[in-house]
Amino acid sequence: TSTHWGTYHVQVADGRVASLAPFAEDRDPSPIGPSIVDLLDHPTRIRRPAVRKGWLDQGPGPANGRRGVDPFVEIGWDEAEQLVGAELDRVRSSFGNSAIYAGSYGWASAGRFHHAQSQIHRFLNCIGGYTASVNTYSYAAAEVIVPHILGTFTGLLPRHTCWANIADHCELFVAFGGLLLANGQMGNGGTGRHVQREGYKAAVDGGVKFVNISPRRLDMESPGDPEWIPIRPNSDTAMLLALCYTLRAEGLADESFLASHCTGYDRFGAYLDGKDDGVPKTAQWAAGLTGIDAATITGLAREMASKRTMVSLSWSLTRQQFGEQPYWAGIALAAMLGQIGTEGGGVGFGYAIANHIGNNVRHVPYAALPQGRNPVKDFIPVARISDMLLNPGGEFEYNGRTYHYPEARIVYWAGGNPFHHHQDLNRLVAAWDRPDTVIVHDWCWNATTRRADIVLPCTTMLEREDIGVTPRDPYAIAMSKAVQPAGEARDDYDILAGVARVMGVGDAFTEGRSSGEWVRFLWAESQRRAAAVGVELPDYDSFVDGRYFKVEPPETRPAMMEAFRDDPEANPLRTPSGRIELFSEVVAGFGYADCPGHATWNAPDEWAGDASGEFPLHLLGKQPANKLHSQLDPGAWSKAAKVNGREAIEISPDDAAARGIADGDIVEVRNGRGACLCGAVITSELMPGVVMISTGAWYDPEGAGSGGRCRHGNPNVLSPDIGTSPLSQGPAAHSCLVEVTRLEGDAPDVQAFEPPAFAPRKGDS
Ligand SMILES: Nc1nc2c(c(=O)[nH]1)N[C@H]1C(S)=C(S)[C@@H](COP(=O)(O)OP(=O)(O)OC[C@H]3O[C@@H](n4cnc5c(=O)[nH]c(N)nc54)[C@H](O)[C@@H]3O)O[C@H]1N2
Ligand SMILES: Nc1nc2c(c(=O)[nH]1)N[C@H]1C(S)=C(S)[C@@H](COP(=O)(O)OP(=O)(O)OC[C@H]3O[C@@H](n4cnc5c(=O)[nH]c(N)nc54)[C@H](O)[C@@H]3O)O[C@H]1N2
Ligand SMILES: [Mo]
Repeated sequence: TSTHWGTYHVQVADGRVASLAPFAEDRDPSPIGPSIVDLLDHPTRIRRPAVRKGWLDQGPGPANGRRGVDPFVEIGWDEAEQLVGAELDRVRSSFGNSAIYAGSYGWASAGRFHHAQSQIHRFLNCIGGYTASVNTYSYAAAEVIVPHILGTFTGLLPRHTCWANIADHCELFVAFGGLLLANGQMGNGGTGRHVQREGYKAAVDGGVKFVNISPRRLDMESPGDPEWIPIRPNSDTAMLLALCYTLRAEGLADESFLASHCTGYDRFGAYLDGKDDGVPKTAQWAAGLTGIDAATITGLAREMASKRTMVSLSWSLTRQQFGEQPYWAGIALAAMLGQIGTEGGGVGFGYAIANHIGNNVRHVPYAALPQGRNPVKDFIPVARISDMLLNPGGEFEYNGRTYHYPEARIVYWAGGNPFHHHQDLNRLVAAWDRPDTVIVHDWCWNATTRRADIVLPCTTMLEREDIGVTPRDPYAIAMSKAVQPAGEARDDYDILAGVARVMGVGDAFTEGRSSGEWVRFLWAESQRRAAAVGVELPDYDSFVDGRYFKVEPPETRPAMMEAFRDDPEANPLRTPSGRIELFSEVVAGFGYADCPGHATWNAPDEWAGDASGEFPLHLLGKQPANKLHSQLDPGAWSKAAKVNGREAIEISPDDAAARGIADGDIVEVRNGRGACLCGAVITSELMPGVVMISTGAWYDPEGAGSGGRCRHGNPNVLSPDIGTSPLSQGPAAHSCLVEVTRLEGDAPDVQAFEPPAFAPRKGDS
């Protein structure tokens, strides 16, 4: 089978999955996969369709605090299809389709056909559309700002200078936000063979010097024995601007590249010099903001100018207030070094963060499930969900325009977990109360399904047939159905086909195909498309017999933006000037105070640079090493890393000592938005003043309603629900202050992995 975290051979005995063994082609398999074995049949598995009792008794309407509190009533599929169909019909006919919010953000499962978001969006388009979301939680700020600077962002991700090219040509690899190999376990859409560790190792062996600029030493692992420059979180822009300033002041900027390939250096240079604000962006200036001494900054600038240098920017830099700016400043730095488009040099976004960045892959344009057309024009930036629910009709800014939030009556989710991914969960709890009806498909009783009105149990990837293909990975994996679905679980496709039939659009949704026929159809379509790019895929039966098919990598290994570098006139960027925009008239024209026409330093509202108040520690909520987001959290691998049953919080020895905290203590982490319990892990690998909680512990609040302390250690009870800026409105999870105290007395038990209460139907006994 294929998963985001790797490919596995599935061993079945007596009709049950016995174990998952690593794929023979994968030399660095992820230990995450086998955790699913115990969960297929776990108490957290959803076995039958279920409806919140209050909703069943009283019908749709705001929940008055009852979502996540009322017991569920289990029902049959026929009734479930009728309820969902009737409710969708009521809302679309009374309020229009924009009242159905189905951004449905999330990482669902790998598998081309059974991709939950593709399914739900196709279905809703058959009934007149839905309010969508735009951009991601991963890097929304980059998705919006980088196209203004380089013409595209997502278009560059698959075209990154590959690791082999870096090994051969790069001399200095400076990684802002580190190079976290634990994150490279993932590749969205599927991972055949893990390449990040071997790529990094080959670069180390090739003599590349690595520098880790991050609050956490472990953000870059051995074997590189990298130099660690601890940096105060959220201050990278200041550091990058000071590096730019130093190059400029010392005559080290590549004036000819700036003249031939860039526009706006004069305006940006004036800002660096302090012409606009009276503040030259010197190393001394940045030292006060970053906690890095000025000599280190100037020394690094000189070293960068003297070597073939890759400026690597982690996606985490975008998930903070003003997260647009480190990307603009980082691109400006690489442009001033004159190395964009060179072999092994320039700028990179997200090395080691996902398996596909820097993997040299021939991109096969595999067919996907056709989505149809969504006639609804309303949308939200994905992380503005609470704002939308709390403020229907309200105005918001986005990328230079003013829009209005639609009034969402139905929230429909398949393949995501907003009570994992969203910031300020107490605010989301309050917002979640507002819609008339919440419908969720998932396979487990997690924090989101528990807070739904209608819960529809879906299959896992081990319970259905699919093709594991993505243009980002060279391995096409035949995903066979290993076991029968648990309970009455159905494929998302069959769930939606049932509702479509009830609503009279069955044929439009299915086009008369069963799921097996769709899988074969998508494969045949993919064969045709692959042939057009010179890749011959086997026919479906041979593919399944062979279990996988490897698309050989291209012969060449181009550097990112090489063609533009070679000839900017013939290969212009898709920016207004065709060049790298160090000053953007377009962005300047939007008039956003915190996002003017060039990379700019803004002090965040909440950060370690100003932590003298009640909450003096800067909390980072990074990706979990031992799972994908919230997925498989009840499994053995994730549980093994918990401390006293809670998510770990890393804290420096100084900060722990000042609070009387010992290793392994249960601590309370608190700020004005909420609180959670974690297990302390004291480590000198983290800079003082910073604490770190991985995301993914299933949200487990004490008591009903908003404000309950999370017993399990979910950092999103603490993180702020603000947009990065009016430009992109991305999530800003990494801008967060907290205080940590030792918990006195008994700690409450974690209840996140207990299924919700069930009740008989009214009148039944
Ligand atoms: N504090 C903080 N918060 C963060 C982040 C951070 O750095 N800090 N990172 C953010 C980022 S980058 C991201 S991408 C998000 C991730 O957030 P999500 O993608 O929402 O998190 P997942 O836990 O992967 O949720 C996927 C859900 O889909 C379900 N699922 C799996 N397969 C299927 C299927 O076939 N059908 C259906 N219907 N459901 C299925 C899973 O059981 C799970 O509940 O989190 C964000 N949240
Ligand atoms: N194992 C595993 N891998 C994953 C995921 C997962 O859930 N589990 N999720 C995947 C997803 S959806 C995404 S989007 C990527 C995200 O990958 P990243 O964007 O790399 O995400 P994080 O793990 O949040 O952050 C990486 C490091 O950035 C550092 N950091 C945080 N803030 C700052 C800052 O202001 N300055 C500097 N210099 N450093 C900072 C932190 O020390 C943190 O350890 O990971 C992917 N990979
Ligand atoms: Mo992400």
